[in-house]
Amino acid sequence: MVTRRRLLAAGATGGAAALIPAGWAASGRAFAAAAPLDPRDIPKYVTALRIPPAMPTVATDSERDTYEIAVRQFRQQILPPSWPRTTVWGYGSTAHPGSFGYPAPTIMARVGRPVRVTWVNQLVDDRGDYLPHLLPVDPTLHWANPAGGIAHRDHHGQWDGSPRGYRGPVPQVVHLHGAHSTQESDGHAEAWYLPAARDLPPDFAVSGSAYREFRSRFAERSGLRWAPGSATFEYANDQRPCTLWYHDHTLGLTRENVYAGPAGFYLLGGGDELPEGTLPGPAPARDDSPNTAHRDIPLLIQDRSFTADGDLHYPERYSIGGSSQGDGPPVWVPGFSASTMVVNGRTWPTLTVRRRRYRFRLLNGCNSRFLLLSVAANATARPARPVLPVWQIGSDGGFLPEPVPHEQVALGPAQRVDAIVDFTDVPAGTELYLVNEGPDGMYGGGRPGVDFAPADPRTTGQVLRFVVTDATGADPSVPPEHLRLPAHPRLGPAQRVRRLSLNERSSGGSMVMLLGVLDERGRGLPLRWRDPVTEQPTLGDTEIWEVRNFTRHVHPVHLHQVQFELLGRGHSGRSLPGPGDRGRMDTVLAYPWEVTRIKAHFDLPGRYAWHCHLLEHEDNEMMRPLTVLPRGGAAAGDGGSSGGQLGPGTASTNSG
Ligand SMILES: [Cu+2]
Repeated sequence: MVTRRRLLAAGATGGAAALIPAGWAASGRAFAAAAPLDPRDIPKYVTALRIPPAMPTVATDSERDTYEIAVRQFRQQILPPSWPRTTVWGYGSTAHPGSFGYPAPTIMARVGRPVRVTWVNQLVDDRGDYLPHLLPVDPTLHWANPAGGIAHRDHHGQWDGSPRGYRGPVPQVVHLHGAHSTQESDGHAEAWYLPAARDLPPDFAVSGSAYREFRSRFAERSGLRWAPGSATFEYANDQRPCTLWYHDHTLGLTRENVYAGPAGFYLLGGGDELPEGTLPGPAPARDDSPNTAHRDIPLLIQDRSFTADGDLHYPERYSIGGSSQGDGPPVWVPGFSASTMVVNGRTWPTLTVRRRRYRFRLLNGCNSRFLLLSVAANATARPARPVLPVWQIGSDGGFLPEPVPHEQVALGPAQRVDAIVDFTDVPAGTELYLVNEGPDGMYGGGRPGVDFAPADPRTTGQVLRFVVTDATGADPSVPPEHLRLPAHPRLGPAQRVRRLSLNERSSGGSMVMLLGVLDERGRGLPLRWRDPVTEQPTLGDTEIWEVRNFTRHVHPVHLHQVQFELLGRGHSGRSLPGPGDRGRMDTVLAYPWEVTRIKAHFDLPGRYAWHCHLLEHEDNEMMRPLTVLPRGGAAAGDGGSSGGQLGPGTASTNSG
C-alpha cells in the first residue's frame, strides 16, 4: 500500500532551512504558500504572558465534575499585536464559546474526585462541513487513514495526487498524558474519530479500529453511549497530585494535530498536597475574580514556525538534491525544530512578577525539540550565566523526595518540571530571561557549546522575560530550601525484567527509529506497531524495563497508564539517577548507547501503548502496544486484543 516512500537520514531535522541535512533541499512545492517568516523580525517581549483560565464545567455534583470539551478551528493572536493572526486548533467548553484557546483552558482536578469529559471533534465549518488539516499530511505513513474505509483504516494509505496530501476530515482522539486511565478512556491511537460532519465521504471509516470496542466498554461501565464524532472518558484521579496535560494521540497524525495547537494542562491537586499556602499560589480557579494575581503558573513551551501571513508552517516536502519534481505527497520528516519560541500561545511573552516566590509548571510541548532552561540576566550571552536557581519540587508524577536547585533544567518533549523561582531578593526593575541552550536540531546528550551548538541566542535560545516589581504584602509560602515534601512510597519488588531496545533501521530508502526487544545475542530486534505484542505484563505485576538505546539520539520514552521509577542509567544501567529524576515519571530520557532502567507497576488491564515522545518518531512506528493481561492470562474480556489467545510469552497480533 505504500505508494511512495522516500528519504531523510535518521539524524536529519527538517523545517528551518538551516536544519535540512546536507544534500537535501526543500523543493517541489506544488501549491502557493506564503514565505516563511524570519523569526529575527518578530519583536520580543511586547506581549504579556497569557495564563490559561480554568476550564468551565457543564455539571458538578457529589459524584464528579463533568465537562464537554470540543476541538475547534479559530484565529488567535500568537504573533505580537498588529501582526497577522494565526489559524489554529484548540480546545474549549462547548457550553462556553469564549473559552476556546491555544493552549486550552486548564482542567483543575482533585485527587479522589472523578472527572468525566465528553471530547467532541468539531473540526467543521459554519455549515457543518468538515475542515481539512491546517498542515500537509503524508497519507502514505502507517496512520489512521480514514480514506481506507473499514478494511484499510489504521494502515498505510495512498496518495490521491493532492500536493498537500490527505485533505479529508481530520481524526482526533485525546490522551490525558500521565493519567492512570482505564483503557477505554486512555485515548488509544486507534480509537480516533472523525467529526460528525454533514459531508463525510460515505466510503470513509468514521472511527479507528479500537473505537467501537472502547465505546462498548464505556457503555457497560457507565450506561453512557458515545455520540458520533465524540468519545466520553472518565478519569478517576486516583494518583498522586501532579501536573498532567492533554493532547491529541491519533495514529500517525499526532505530530501535526498537536502542532496545530490542541493541548492543555490538567492540574491534579489535593491528596497529600502540602497545607494551603505552603507553596506559591494560587493557580487559576473556576471561580476566579478577574484581578486574581496567579502565582502558580503553567508554562507550555513550544517551538513553532510561521509564514509571512501568520499561518503555522510545518515542513512540506523534501526531495533529493534540490531537484524539483512536484510529483509526490508531503513526506514525513524525522524531526522538526521550528524557528520561534511560543509560551502559552504567544511568541516571546513577558511576565511581570513581584519580589516573591512563584511556582511554574514547566511543560515541554515541542514536537521534537529538547530544552535546557535557565534564568539569566543576559538574554544572549552564551554560555548562559544563571542568576537564580530553578528549585524543582516535582516531576511528571508528583513531588520529588526533596527540592532540588538547578542552574539548568533539562526538559525533553512531554516532560514536566514543577518548579519554584524565588524573586524575593531581586531588585525591583530587574529584567531576567528564561533562556534555552538546547540544540536547534536533534539532541544526543552532552553539554551546550561543548558537544553541540546551543539554540540560536537571537531566537530559539530565548523563551520568556521576567520583569521584577516591588512586593505587595507578605509572602506566606515556605522558601524552597526549607520545604519538606510528602514522601513517595517506593514500588515493591519486581516480578519480571524486560530487555528492550531503541533502534534505527533503513526502510524503503529512509531511516526510521523503532522500538523493539533484544535478541538472544543481545542485539536490538526492532519491531513495528503492528508486529506481535511483546510487552504484556500481568495485572498487578511490577516489572523492570531495561531499555537499551542503539541510536545516536536521546529519545523521551513514554509509557501509558503508569508513573514509573527510574532505577539507573549509563552503560550498565546501574548509575544512579540525578536528584531531579528521583520522583515518579511517565516520560524518561533514554541517552545514546545507555541502558535506561525503570520500574513500573501495572494495575489496570487492557490495551495501552509505550512510545517515543518525539512526535515525528511516534508517528512513524516508534510506538508499541503495551497490553496488561488479566491474572490467569485469559484472552477474552479486559486485556485481550482481538488477536486471540494471549498469555505471557505468547505473541498476539495487535489488530483491532
Ligand atoms: Cu525517538
